[in-house]
Amino acid sequence: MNKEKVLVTGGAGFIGGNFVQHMVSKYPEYQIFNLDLLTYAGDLVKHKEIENADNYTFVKIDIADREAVMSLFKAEKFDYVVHFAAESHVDRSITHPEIFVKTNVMGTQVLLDAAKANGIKKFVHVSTDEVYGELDFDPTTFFTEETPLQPNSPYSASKASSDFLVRAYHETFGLPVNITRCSNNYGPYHFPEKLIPLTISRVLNEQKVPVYGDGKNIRDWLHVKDHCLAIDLVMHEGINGEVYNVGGHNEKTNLEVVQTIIKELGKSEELIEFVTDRLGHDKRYAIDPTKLQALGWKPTYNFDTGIAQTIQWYLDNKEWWEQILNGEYRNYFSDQYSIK
Ligand code: NAD
Ligand code: TDX
Repeated sequence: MNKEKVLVTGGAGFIGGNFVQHMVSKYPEYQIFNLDLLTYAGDLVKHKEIENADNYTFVKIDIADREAVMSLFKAEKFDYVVHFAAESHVDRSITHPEIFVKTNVMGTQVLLDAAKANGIKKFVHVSTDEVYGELDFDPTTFFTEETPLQPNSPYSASKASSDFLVRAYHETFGLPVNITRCSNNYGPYHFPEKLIPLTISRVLNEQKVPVYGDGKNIRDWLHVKDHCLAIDLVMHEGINGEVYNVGGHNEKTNLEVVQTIIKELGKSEELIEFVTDRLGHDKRYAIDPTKLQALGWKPTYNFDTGIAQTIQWYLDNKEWWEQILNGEYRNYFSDQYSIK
């Protein structure tokens, strides 16, 4: 019998990479295709253990390259598309918004056209809670699937635009789609430009940790493996056309997150340096995941054990993040931050 084919875009990045590993080991009956351009945020070192698996195939393609994407879809006739590929860092979208429009908006449209032309069972578009904008500090308010989209950064505006295109391809052409909107992820293979891995790597190197503004902005943290379980569920059980919020009620201020990591590593809070705030810095994100829970999802990690395991993972996998810190990332850091 022919295997069903699952195309995962952005499978060399953080969340897509964890998802590819989850799918390759859980579903030998599927052929998992990892399509990735291998930008600064993608690498294949993380897939050493699966690279020779019978049910794993890697293809290097830009999702915005219409000809290449169309010919891949025509050749492979995918059953499922799970779309992670994106420019994902808010700070980079503030300095270089163009690539966010090209990849996140135009790239998504190319994939939708390819899926429409070739017939698929499901297109899962992995989006973010940032499309809803920001909440104030009232702890009883949450983003639901009905919250209006009010993106504040070029990154979230590009993700919201792609969400609208996905919705439109469902409404106009009947494409079977789901959109997931997840809160901040953390866990293995998180790129060290983002708050948690940046803090772990800098604290381990006894370097100052830049905290934007007063550190009181709140994020709702979810372990990446719980996000992967949610996407697996939505891919198989999600009702066509529906949006699902993903989050585990783990709200923390940025300062609390940084202090937790410093404490776990037995270092001094003198490493904290308050720096100029991010432009348009969203105050608070918090997800109401009731709709996804009704589909049968619940998170398996709480933040305390999840962050301890993540810190241990970074201690055990220094080679992976050190080769990133020693490459092009050095220039990014010195352009982005005033501290050394
Ligand atoms: P990431 O930056 O770690 O990985 C992105 C991957 O996409 C990389 O492997 C990169 O090489 C690839 N890519 C970029 N441009 C491409 C292109 N033009 N063609 C093909 N591949 C390309 O991102 P992540 O944190 O793993 O996020 C994955 C998805 O999840 C994104 O769509 C993001 O918006 C969404 N999301 C992320 C979070 C989070 O906390 N990180 C939360 C909610 C949603
Ligand atoms: O150096 C820093 N100092 C700091 O205080 C960095 C990089 C971040 N921060 C703050 C800004 C945010 O309030 O920490 C918080 C988290 O920042 P990021 O790790 O950059 O994540 P965020 O901007 O919240 O966006 C993330 O979650 C939603 C992902 O990068 C997005 O891809 C996802 O959609």
